[in-house]
Amino acid sequence: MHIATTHTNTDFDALASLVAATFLYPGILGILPSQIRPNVKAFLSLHQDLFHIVPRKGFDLEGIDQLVVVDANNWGRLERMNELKGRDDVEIHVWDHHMKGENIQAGVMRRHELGANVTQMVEEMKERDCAFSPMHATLFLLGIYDDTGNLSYPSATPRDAAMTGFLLENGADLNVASAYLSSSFDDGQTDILTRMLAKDEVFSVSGFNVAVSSVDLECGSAMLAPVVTKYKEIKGVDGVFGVFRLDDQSCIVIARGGHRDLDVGQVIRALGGGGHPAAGSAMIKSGDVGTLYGQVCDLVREMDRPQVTVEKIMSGVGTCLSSDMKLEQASVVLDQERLHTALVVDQGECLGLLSPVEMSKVRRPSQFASPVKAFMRRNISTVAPDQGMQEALRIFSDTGVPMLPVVLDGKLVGKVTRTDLMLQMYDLG
Ligand SMILES: [Mn+2]
Repeated sequence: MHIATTHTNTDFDALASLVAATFLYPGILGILPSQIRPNVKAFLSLHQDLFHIVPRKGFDLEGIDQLVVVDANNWGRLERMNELKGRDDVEIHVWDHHMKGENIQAGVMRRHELGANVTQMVEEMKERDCAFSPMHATLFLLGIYDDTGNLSYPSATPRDAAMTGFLLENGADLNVASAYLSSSFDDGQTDILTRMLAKDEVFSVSGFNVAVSSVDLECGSAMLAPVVTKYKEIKGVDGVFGVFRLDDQSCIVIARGGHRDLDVGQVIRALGGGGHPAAGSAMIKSGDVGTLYGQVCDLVREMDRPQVTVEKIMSGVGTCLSSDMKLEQASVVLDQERLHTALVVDQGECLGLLSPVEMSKVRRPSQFASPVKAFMRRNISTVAPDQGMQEALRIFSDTGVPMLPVVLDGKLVGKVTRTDLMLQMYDLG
């Protein structure tokens, strides 16, 4: 007898992978763990008759000669499958996208770094021309969306996006999908979110805003992650840490980030947990939320400055104008150098800038005889070479300046342009 199974605390990627296995291994029976996520449970309550799966509870493993494990590669994440471990009469296949933590010896191992595991299974179904209904397509799409935050997490890959397109072509219904993805909170979650918002601190970490909050209440760990995500959304910050007491002997810290230059995982790793730069969590063997909260705040304060400083991305001073130069001459210089904007500098000191905005204020030809200082924009913001790129980005978006002078000890040492920032953000620098 052939069976497939997936990890406990089953999410949509796990369920979708399990159902995909029933297409890729004809005749196989899917074994569903007892503990499944609430939104997956809601989906199954309507759709379960479509799938060839049965609950783990009450299922006897006798006579099993093939086990297909999907969206997991560790015996500890499966529900009571240990008796199949190390049996040489059982053929094991693994399909997974977790690149660490494996302890299942598999005859066939299909492991790819993807946003969602179901992506590679749908690729295989496409390859083999498997027929499936729009309801199945919707479930597979939910799997991809759930694990990639609707393709927005940095872990999402072009392959996840390509299979999303393929599933939409094959009838996946976004209205149905969004009904199951929109995290409708239960009362317990709403209560925790309210408490988080009522008592928290926001730290400025090298240009990023990071909020830390704690809730000293016995919380169920399964429902906390979406609360932390929602908390980050409401606070509108770059990173958040939630510190929760699970019971008298344990706490959990959950982090959410998202910006490539803010590694929230750094704090989580210091606490002994596992984390990507964008998300992570750590279990702590102590029920003392207060002490842990202080520890997290200290670690957040200590978070490294970004590796990317203004000095790394700035351009040279280049062509500048002097304040006494006539506008006529200034516009010749701009034309010759093919510049729209230039800084105005006297004896190394940056006094302002001249951009098309200022030039557009020249109404009469006689005004071209005026000096640059009569038209230049004054009091523009500056940055120092050792400030983070984030700070430069923030000034650009707050002030709308076209160019940012980099100043050290009162002297102009370079400039940051939008192009410099873009090249850095897209890794083209
Ligand atoms: Mn997954």
